[in-house]
Amino acid sequence: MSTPEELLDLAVRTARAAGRMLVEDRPAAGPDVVQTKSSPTDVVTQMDRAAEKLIIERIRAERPDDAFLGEEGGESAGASGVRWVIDPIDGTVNYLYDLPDWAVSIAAERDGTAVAGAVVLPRRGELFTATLGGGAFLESAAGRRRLHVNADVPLASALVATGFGYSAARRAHQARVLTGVVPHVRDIRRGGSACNDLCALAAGRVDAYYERGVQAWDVAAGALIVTEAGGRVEGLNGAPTSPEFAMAAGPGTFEALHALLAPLDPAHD
Ligand code: LIP
Repeated sequence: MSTPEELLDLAVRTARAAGRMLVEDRPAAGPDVVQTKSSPTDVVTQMDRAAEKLIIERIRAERPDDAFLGEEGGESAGASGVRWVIDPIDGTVNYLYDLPDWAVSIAAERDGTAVAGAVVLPRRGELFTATLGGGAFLESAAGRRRLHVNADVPLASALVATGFGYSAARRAHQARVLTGVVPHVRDIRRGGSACNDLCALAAGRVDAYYERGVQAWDVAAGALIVTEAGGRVEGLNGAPTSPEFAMAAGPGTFEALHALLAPLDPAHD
């Protein structure tokens, strides 16, 4: 049976390889959109598909009995108890527009619990990692450092990251919720990559994050990185994170943001 550290090593090597491919092979004129999903702006590029294929092939070559859940359809069962949850490009719209905040996100779950997570931001030269019980870390040109969320930030001083879904009806309600949040916090950031938002929270670059509509592959690695950095990641009223709703923050800030958000009904369209 592999340790979380061994699973993390494979996640890191694979995410780095996919990140390199995504930078080197990105067509100069921009990647082709090959499909749209929930709305005309919810795009899949040829590079999302190529990266997911590379990731699954590489992991399967070393671990043929594992299960997979990938954003671009790569779902398969396994017999080992380990499942890989993969977002080949989180922040696809940033990648499409050549903005730097997109990431390759790979988490390894054992019996349904995330035990290792790697998030690579190739254009920023950053690697975020965590193992269950082993802490969260950022590696970059500046070195390697252990991550700690900001705790007990009063809402009025809190920088809050969020995101929007792709459907017009969902966005209209998300905008209403936002009008209930903005007057009470320092400011809002909409970076375009949920897993980067979570890594930014772990690194103390924002104080909180919330969003309706994120999927398991968007948050599996990032959520482990936040909890290992001392933060809370949950849905409303103690529910687990789900496509209904996800929020994350350090202790103290989490409770205050939850009290602000819950009456705004952020988990419905
Ligand atoms: C996207 C996110 C983004 C969020 C979108 C979407 P994709 O993931 O990370 O921040 O607001 O709803 O889920 O589609 O780029 O992998």
